[in-house]
Amino acid sequence: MLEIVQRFAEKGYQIEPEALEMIRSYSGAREELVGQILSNIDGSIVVIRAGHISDILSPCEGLVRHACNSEASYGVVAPSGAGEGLDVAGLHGSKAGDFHSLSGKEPCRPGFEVNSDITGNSTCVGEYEDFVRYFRDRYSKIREILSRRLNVRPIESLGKSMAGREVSLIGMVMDVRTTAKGHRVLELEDPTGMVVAIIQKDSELFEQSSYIVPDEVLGVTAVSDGNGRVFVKTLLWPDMPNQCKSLEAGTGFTVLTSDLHVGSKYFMEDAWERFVAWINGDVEDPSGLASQVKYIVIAGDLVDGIGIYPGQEGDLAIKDIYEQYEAAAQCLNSIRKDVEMVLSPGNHDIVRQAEPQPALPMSVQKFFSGSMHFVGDPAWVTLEGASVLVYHGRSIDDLVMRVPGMSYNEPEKAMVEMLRKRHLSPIYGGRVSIAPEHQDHCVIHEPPNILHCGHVHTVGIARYKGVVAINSGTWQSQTEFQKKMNIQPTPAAVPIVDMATMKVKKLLFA
Ligand code: D5M
Ligand code: FE
Ligand code: ZN
Repeated sequence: MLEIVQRFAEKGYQIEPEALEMIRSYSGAREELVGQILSNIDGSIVVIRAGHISDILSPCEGLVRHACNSEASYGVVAPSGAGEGLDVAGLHGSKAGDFHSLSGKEPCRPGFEVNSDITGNSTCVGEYEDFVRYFRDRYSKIREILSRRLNVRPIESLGKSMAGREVSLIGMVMDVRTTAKGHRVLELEDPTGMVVAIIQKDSELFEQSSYIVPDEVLGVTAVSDGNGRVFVKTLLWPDMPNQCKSLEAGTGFTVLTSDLHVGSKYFMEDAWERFVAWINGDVEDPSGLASQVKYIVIAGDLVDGIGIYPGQEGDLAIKDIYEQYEAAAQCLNSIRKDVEMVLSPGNHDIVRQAEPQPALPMSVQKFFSGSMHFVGDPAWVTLEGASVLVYHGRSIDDLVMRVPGMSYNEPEKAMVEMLRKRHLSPIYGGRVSIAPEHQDHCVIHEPPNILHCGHVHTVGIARYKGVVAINSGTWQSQTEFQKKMNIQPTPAAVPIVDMATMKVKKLLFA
């Protein structure tokens, strides 16, 4: 039994004796049951109790998924009751039938599917080896995309005999800097070695090279000096193919939104109510669009959260995180029930900050009714045959800071960079904290039809090589902090996509 206790402890859970006994006396495959419990348990739970296990064993419950952000220490604890004060909300708290399966086996409507996200699949512990594996996975996934267009050699093969020869390489950018003389110098690494790549300041590549960021993977053709340096002749980003995969024409409209920040003093409740009245058909709608809305996708920051930045208490109208989610649930529960909603978290939500983030835990999912699909960040979902990549967009902060020409007013430009780099969050060690999962979930392994981000509170819409890139703005008016930072949000503006044509309209509820 000790190994079972240990399996749970490794994932940060304690287990009560009654629950342990249930596993011990289970007649099926015990190992499988443990795996099932670990992938379905609400990550905010500290102690696994017998009730949690019977919920998992009973086949009628909606599937619950969560990941590895519990902080409990290891051990068997006293039976129920003795652990008062611990968070034991979880599967018990769910209202069976209110939530729809996220397993993809029983989509609520044939048009909807969740294809992948981190929820229940987290593998990371955060040790050094995890980081090595994580970056190897990033490298190999993006290399595969690039090597379709580039016949490359390993960096270790650039010996003296290669002096003066033109070579093609694919490397991860370990460093990018500008020298005192104004040349750009890259350190490129592949699994075999490292090379210094130089882009001279008078080269026609120099301007393009300002888009290079640390930790991205790109291709170069260059002339080798046979001594650990190459002079770059072309730069090749993995990019999107020029023609996107064709799209089956869907029907209806999808509203993309994000950053409600419910609980903040700045949440624009009146504007939200106007939006709900519109979508529910309670007001006149000359556009005729409201009744055609089939989906709402929310890209994070549903609530303002607590302790997200110093002094946040002063900006909060609701100071309890669960009360914030109850209020947020009221905002969404009042929307007509035939609209399907996809909810992905952001940096203000009650999940781990490190990306990828798992879906909201059951302890708050239980407040929501209707067709809610709780997914991770990022998440790939299919709506009406269109693949939608939802990502909160925290990396936009890093891209704006690092890449000339990027700005908070035009978030779509940073999103186009994500598409060109085939990575949602390329820079490691900036604002975004990245969990070293075994796989890099932020690689854009195939072109989506829609890339949907939020976070920066400004609406931006672009079409890039067949991909519609949309930043969906906010429902929070300008905060004091944003005023100081000169960030001008565009609140209560809602992008809405025609699923038949991928045309986008912007509606204003301010
Ligand atoms: O982020 C909302 C917007 O505010 C987004 O554009 C980033 C910006 N922001 C938030 N926190 C900071 C800090 N600490 N420095 C600079 N800019 C910031 P949200 O995720 O809603 O808080
Ligand atoms: Fe936000
Ligand atoms: Zn945010």
